[in-house]
Amino acid sequence: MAVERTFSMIKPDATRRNLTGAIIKTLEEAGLTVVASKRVWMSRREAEGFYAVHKERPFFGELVDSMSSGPTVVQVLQGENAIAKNREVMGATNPTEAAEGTIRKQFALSIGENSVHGSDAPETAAQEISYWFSETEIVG
Ligand code: RTP
Ligand code: MG
Repeated sequence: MAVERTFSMIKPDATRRNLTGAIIKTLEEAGLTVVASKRVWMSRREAEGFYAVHKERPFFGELVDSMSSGPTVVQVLQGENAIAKNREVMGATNPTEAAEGTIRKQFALSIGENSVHGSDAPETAAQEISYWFSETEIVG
């Protein structure tokens, strides 16, 4: 297994409820290391750009509203198999389908306000990391 990096976000529904620490604890306990982190209040334009792949989807407006409604913690996670491991610890998109112990099972409010984001493949991880971070901000 290779050491990988993935992009992760703690979404506004979670920062608003002071769940940043609890979510990072769950990620760290799964063997992921936070190698870059910052708190941002993204603009609508930044949210639209980040989620451009979803722009034709019916939930796009709601997603942009929610992601620009408060602070988000954007971070880079590193570890063995980090992309798949992060997706596993996040749980299913819809919290009613998320497995016991996953972040979304524990904390998500709904399919839209589901507390975390994680890249789904190496290409999207690289693209999403570079959307928010320069190489010098990542300290492995
Ligand atoms: P993510 O990209 O955020 O890690 O989550 P994901 O792969 O599990 O979900 P994806 O299908 O990529 O959707 C991106 C985000 O859009 C919101 N969403 N809302 N109302 C809805 O039906 C709906 N479907 C998706 C969620 O916030 C989801 O994480
Ligand atoms: Mg996705």
